[in-house]
Amino acid sequence: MEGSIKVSPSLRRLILAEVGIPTVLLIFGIYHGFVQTLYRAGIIKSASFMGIEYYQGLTLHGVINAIVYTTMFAIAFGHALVAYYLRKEPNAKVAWASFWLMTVGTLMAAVPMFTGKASVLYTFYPPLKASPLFYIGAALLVVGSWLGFFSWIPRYLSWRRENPGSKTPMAIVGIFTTFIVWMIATLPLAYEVLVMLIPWSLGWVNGINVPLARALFWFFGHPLVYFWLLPAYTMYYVMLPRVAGGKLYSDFAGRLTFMLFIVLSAPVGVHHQFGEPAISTQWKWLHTLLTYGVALPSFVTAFTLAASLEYAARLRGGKGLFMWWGKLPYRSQENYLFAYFFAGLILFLFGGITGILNTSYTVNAVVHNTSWVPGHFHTTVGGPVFLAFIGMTLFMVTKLTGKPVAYPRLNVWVPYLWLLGVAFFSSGLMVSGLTGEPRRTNMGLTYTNPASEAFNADWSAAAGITAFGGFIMLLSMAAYFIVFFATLGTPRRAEPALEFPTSEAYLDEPARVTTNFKPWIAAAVVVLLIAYGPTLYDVLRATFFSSVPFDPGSPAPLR
Ligand code: HEM
Ligand SMILES: [Cu+2]
Repeated sequence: MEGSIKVSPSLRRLILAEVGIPTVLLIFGIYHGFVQTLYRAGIIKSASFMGIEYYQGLTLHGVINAIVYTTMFAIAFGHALVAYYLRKEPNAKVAWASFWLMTVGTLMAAVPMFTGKASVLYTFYPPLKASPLFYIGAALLVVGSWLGFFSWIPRYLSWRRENPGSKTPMAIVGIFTTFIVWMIATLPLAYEVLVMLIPWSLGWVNGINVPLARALFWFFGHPLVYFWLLPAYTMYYVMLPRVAGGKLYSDFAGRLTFMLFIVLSAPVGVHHQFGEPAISTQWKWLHTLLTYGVALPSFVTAFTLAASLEYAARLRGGKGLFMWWGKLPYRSQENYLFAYFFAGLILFLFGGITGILNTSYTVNAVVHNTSWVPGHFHTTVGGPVFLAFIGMTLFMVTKLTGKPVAYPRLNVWVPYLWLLGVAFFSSGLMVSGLTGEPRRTNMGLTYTNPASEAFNADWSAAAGITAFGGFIMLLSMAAYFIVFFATLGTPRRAEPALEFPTSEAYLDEPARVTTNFKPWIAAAVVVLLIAYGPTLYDVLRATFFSSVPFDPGSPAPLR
């Protein structure tokens, strides 16, 4: 797959809107992340800042960064991959309907969030209750993303008919895997939102089954992290070896990795519920085991990418057992995607290792609901995922507008500055998380406020390091926004077109068992029935009463 292709004006506008709107929202998302570090470090010692209450800001941060930005980006990226690698544009009507549903849904959810009527965090556990607009908006965002996926399926099927016997392009395997995982994950979420939360928040029913809602949320919540990760993996397998100047070490490793994610990404969610009584121990044990299983495709990825990078470095004259590392294009301005991918990979080394640690039943009991957890996930979703997405957003915008990157030298520093910031930020959170520093807590009112009875001097230094890291992350994003918006303001230099750097395979094995998605989807259903059938049975058996609504600001239930 070489060369650039022309894109219809409609698709071009669609993709630009789907990366532009969430990038603008990201300004708020990043701001609220930074403010969170100020509360944590006790630099802000009040219940709210600039008119936004603590939990309201935390909700805005989680929802914008982790739900809205990621979902819209994945759809935009998928549209571009389908158009480029299948040489067929997605069905325009369906794709635009998807855009409008996602946009209207986001705006609907934004109104209660900004007016303080949906401070339920991005996990929206009942009995925390939000305005119905929040849940309906979230549902529209999800349904909109389904439509985006549906706009590709007929194109893929007709490509298959026209190209019998050829391997599906790896990028298509990657993005389809992303959305197969998403479809599996969002079905229990749809049940929770449509059948439980919306009627409850509208006042049609009085109470809600909290353990069931949580079990359904985590059925969605863990595969959600692979929904974030898989577009980044797609870039790693398809583009990283090429921008490094080499080849993908093994084509089969990539295909197998994606297929394994289809089977293994969903039946693990109970690992977020080790502390909950309604689920019996043996199912927690089974989910633990399966969670270790899902580390497998990530190890395959780590080794394959390392081999691909070594190959590229040796082609560039790298020598010795280790010294070849010096030869990669770390600061290449034309090839800036390398810097974004590479900095993300370094963070993922820590994200992956801490993720495996979390899986351990005993370690989990220590770190559960401590600041260790956000420390961990800012090295995953805030690491390889986010860097790959913002790098690719900029890349697609330059291609689709025909405008060059405005400040190329500043641009290559963005990912390294981010890497440095997250290193401080996450270390601060993780180290003191091990001694019990809580997550999701306004520490400026309590633990880091010398005027409070709850003041705990042990956590002050770590919270300060966290805020320092957050400040560097903020600087990195300020640089990114300058590059991004200045690029939009630059005069056009080339015709709008679409092009992705695409790796050849060093070992181009036959596709074998990875040719067809269907057996993997069937296997996923079987494993899910085994892992979640008994879990949900347990939850239903153990929960007799439903809970009434609750407001974190008041000790008594609302009704
Ligand atoms: C300047 C950059 C950022 C800073 C300073 C920052 C900081 C923080 C802080 C301090 C918390 C609260 C931790 C707690 O008390 O539990 C948090 C939570 C969170 N962050 Fe970030 N963050 C940043 C970027 C991101 C990005 C890029 C993402 C994802 C794409 C992200 C996703 C999340 C999520 C999902 C939560 C959890 C919210 C919740 O507990 O409901 N953050 N962040
Ligand atoms: Cu999980």
